[in-house]
Amino acid sequence: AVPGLPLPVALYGFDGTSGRRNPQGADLAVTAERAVYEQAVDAAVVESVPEAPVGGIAATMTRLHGGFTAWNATPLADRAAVLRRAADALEQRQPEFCGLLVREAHKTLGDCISEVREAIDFCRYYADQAEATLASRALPGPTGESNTLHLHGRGVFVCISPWNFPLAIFAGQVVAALVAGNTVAAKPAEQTPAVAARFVALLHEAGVPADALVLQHGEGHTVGAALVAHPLVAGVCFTGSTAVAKAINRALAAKDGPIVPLIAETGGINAMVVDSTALPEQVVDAVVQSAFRSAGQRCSALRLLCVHEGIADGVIEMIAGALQELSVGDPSQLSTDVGPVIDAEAHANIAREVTRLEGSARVIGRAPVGLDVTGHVIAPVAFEVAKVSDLSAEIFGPVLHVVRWSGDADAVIREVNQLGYGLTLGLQTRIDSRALRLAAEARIGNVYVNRNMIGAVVGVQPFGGEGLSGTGPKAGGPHYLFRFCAEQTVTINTAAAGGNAALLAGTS
Ligand code: UN1
Repeated sequence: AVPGLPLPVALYGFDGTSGRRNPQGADLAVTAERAVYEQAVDAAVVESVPEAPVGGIAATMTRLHGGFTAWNATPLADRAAVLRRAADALEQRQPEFCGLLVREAHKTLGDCISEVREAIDFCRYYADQAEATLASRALPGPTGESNTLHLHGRGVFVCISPWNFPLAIFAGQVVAALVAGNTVAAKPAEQTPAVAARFVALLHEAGVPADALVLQHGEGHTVGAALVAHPLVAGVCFTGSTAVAKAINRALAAKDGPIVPLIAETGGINAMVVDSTALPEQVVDAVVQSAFRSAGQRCSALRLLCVHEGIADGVIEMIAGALQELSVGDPSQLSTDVGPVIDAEAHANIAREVTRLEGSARVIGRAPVGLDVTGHVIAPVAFEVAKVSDLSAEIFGPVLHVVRWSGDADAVIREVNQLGYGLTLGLQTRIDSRALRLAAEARIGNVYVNRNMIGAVVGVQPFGGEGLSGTGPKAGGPHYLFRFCAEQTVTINTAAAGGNAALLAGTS
């Protein structure tokens, strides 16, 4: 009864190419571990986390400022070892953290398994990168002079993270800032403080001093704003909306005192461009994963499928069929493909946009909904729109826009560039030279050819965009840690009369 193809078991595994390192839900389904994870979901308790009183923020910042000198002076190898111990502890406790994530963030168990793996990967990757790239090193210079480059922490970093990856993004920001030598005020999203609090406790157990890391739970416009505004802030790392990133940037610029850097990773209106040579089955598999997994609540998610007129009818029919095959509903089941959105407010916003689209666009297909435990499930849906400008920029949910094109693929890329976001792009073509040319023309941080466009793996696909999508550098990439560092070069005149030998001995 299903038109189009029966959906193939994901060509690339559950989540991007991460099957190599991430035990995927699909694999777990047939192992004994499955029961361990399902029991952990049943057993999970979401503790309430006290809010940080705004009146106490000054004292917290002073404490973190005081803790900076000792933590920054802790040898790099020791700071990296703390991250590795944290990774090992998190690995031991994977089912527990997965259970808590399912219960607090209502993400599907499969997504939570991938997310805990990603947090472990961030700890190990930044530990390795810190040791490989942050050590002091001699620079070439003229005879009679020694030059050394030192990298160290900047001071107190404020890390503000989103609810859609309440462990992985929270952990990635915090451990990057810490391993570079900073102390950290960590503000999780107000919807997901419990998993953040448990990870902070794990970091303290792994050896992060109490005055090097403090959790600051509370609302963005109160606690977050007060943290950013504090005079002792040396840097801010933010993942969330473009609008909030701009507001943080303005607040930092308006302060007296030092110039404070912002590392921002924000939203995307991400497109996949499919030409007439693409393989439809592969396109549809990539589309379904990219648009609907995590209920579309990823900044990397596919919003706009641009499909060549020559194969559009077939692809659209297959998308309608594939939607019928999605398992939508209860996030605690490993077999569930798509769970609820985060909360009632998100549900209402998305539902309003879906209703608006129903009035102006053609519904291609909609997935049937099973058990809706929280009442916040949005049925994954695909709409055909006439032109790119018809898409709804407001949607952070399982809603796909499809537009047909003919003529010039380069013109489609120019139109996508015009949107101003630059996070992820999918290209589907069997002409290699075209894929490379379009990727080069795109002002976009992560380009995926002939596969899905979510699930960037730490160290494999460094993740982050440009333009309205953020400042860079890319998380999980080789340049990320540098932005958390201050740099110092020390130049010594070794030809000077007197005892520079002692000075030099101190620089090696
Ligand atoms: C986000 O949704 O805020 O590649 C970013 C991915 C993830 C996206 C995380 N790294 O799908």
